[in-house]
Amino acid sequence: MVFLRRLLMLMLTVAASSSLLAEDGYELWMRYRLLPKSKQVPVSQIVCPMPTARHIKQAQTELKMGLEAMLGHSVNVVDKVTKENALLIGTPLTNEWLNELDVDLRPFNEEAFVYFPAVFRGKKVHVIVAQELEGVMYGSFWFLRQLQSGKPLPKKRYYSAPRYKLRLLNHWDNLNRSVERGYAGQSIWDWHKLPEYVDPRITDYARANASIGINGTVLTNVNANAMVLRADYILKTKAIADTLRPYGIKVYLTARFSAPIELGGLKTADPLDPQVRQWWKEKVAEIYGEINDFGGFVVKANSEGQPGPQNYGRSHADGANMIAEALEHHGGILMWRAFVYDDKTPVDRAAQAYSEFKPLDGKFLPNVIVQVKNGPIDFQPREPFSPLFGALQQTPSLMEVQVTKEYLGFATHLAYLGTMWQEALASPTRRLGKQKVLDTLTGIAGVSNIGSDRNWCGSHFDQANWYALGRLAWDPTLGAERVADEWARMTFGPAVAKPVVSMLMRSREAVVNYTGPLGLTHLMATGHHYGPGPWVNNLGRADWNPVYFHRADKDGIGFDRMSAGTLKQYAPGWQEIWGKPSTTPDNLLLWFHHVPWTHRLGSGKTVWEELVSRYTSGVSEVASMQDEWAKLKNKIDPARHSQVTEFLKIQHKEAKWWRDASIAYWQSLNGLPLPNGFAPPEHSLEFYKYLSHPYAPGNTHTG
Ligand code: GCW
Repeated sequence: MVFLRRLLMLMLTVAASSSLLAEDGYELWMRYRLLPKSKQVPVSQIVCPMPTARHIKQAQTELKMGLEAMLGHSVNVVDKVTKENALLIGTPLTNEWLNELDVDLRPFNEEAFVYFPAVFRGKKVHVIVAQELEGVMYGSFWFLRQLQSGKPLPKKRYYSAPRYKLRLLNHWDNLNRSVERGYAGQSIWDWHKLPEYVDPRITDYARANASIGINGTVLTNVNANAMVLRADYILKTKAIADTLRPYGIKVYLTARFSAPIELGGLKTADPLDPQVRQWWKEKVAEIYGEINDFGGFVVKANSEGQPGPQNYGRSHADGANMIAEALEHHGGILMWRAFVYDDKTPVDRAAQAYSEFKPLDGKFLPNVIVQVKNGPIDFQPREPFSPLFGALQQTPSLMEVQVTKEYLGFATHLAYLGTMWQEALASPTRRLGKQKVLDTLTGIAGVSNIGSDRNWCGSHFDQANWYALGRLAWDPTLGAERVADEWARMTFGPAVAKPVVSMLMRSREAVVNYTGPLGLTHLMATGHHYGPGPWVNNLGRADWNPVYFHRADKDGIGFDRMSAGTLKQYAPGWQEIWGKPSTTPDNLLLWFHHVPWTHRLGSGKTVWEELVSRYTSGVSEVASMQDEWAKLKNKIDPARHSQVTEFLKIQHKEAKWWRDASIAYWQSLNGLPLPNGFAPPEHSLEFYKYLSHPYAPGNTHTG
């Protein structure tokens, strides 16, 4: 009897866990698990008379695979409607059946699609139609997303078009496969085996990107290596371009400004030198000879040691226009980065991009786009939006965000960046005017967090950031929460979406709190940027040191950007708000002002009390995410659940490290006691200063 009961228990356990088979995250949000009958939308066949047309082939293959898996029966691709609940896909030219339906494709946009339910010759059908083939592909991925996330299909016509033409990933991948600020293994581009061998993984990368609307990828690091422009590497790039093209993804490269010297054997890279100009023209023509839809270049010049036009006494516009001119004729674009700071230590690092680029507004060729980081310094957990957005009136700009989490705990910390990007995108450029940052852009580029790790991003939750990049570049008004909900439903299942979304939505603020509350910034350790280093004061130039950014001493803390003049870069409405400590929101107080430790905030607490309280709440927020996650143990497959559990433990430990080390350091300056009820740092300041992590990942050099 006992034996039988045990056997029965064992059988039940096996049955329960087999519905939650271990997953490794490779499938990303495209898991296509069998849907419960109540959530199934009947689809009997895919009607696609030209199934091999460009993009249609990819759409049709994905639909067949996804629908069969989710519905549990075969869904054939046929050339005419023979069954009830057929799914018609195509453009009016590729699918003649669509001509019998009342198709309205307006407003025309070459990547837009329309879905509507209809009755065709007496049979109920679903229709995904677009003006161009790309749109059919995007519509197909949308259809699969609706089903996967358990959302009902619209009852009426649904139209969707991307807000931006440029929806890009920027890989900081080196030719030796190391990835600058990469925390997910090696580069997915295996340059050594290319062009002969293209890893099938590249096709899955393309599918994932197409599913969220990404339509371009910059393969190489902005700290560029000229070799990627060499003839043999152009063929390698062509092999990647050929693999990505069917998914509507264009390939771009980074161009090293001194390539005419390094590759071309010239004596100079002066942008006004005729030989240099000719070299770029020929090089660009050579690339287009192999890849006729090559997207163009990204250039980092005169920044952090990269060569640029200023080496020859020329301006960023001279440099950009020279390369842009070579690209123009082929339809290519040049994305010129505004992340610059010159060799002299500036009054305020945060002011540099604007100071350099605002005077050049209107001086660039039409195919130049200035690529501006979301904040004025450098992808910190919280910054105000860059004043260049809205200030560039005659030059298109692209917002660059960092998907990889260089400053937000690498891959092991759970930090959803959708909320951070939403904060920047939704900021009104003039505070009281209608224009928001998102209205000033021509696109969004995200520094990739993708690598050779089986789960692509180094952690399961980091996949949400890749997902959010694509979705917000498609529609920046979607809102971080809705995007998080889509992702959670597809990645972990609709049943656990609510708690997963709640974790995602508070995660970034937790990181802000345990690393740098109240607008503090740039406090990390040197080089690898892993962990706290607010005491660092010995680096080669002043504005590399955390002490330059926080300016704390025994009396006060914060960067006075009024006297630095930086606030003037913003529109008057913002100057009014950010101009006084009393009107500046707490979360940016120390970004804009230097105040005494005893300065009182709206809450009634002093700056010191508020800092300690926020550091502490950052750590407890992680503990609460741990609790929330623990409750999902039997609802998420064991492999993913346990990895997230372990990573949250690391995050908790490191959050406490940030809190304790920071508090110990501030106390060494201000000599203030801890407010009542707060635990003292676990170790002495010396202990924290002594820690070293020479092999922390992501700290690579161009290879
Ligand atoms: O955030 C800093 C990084 C550098 C990076 C640079 C940039 C590619 O620490 O690793 O270099 O920004 O954006 O150019």
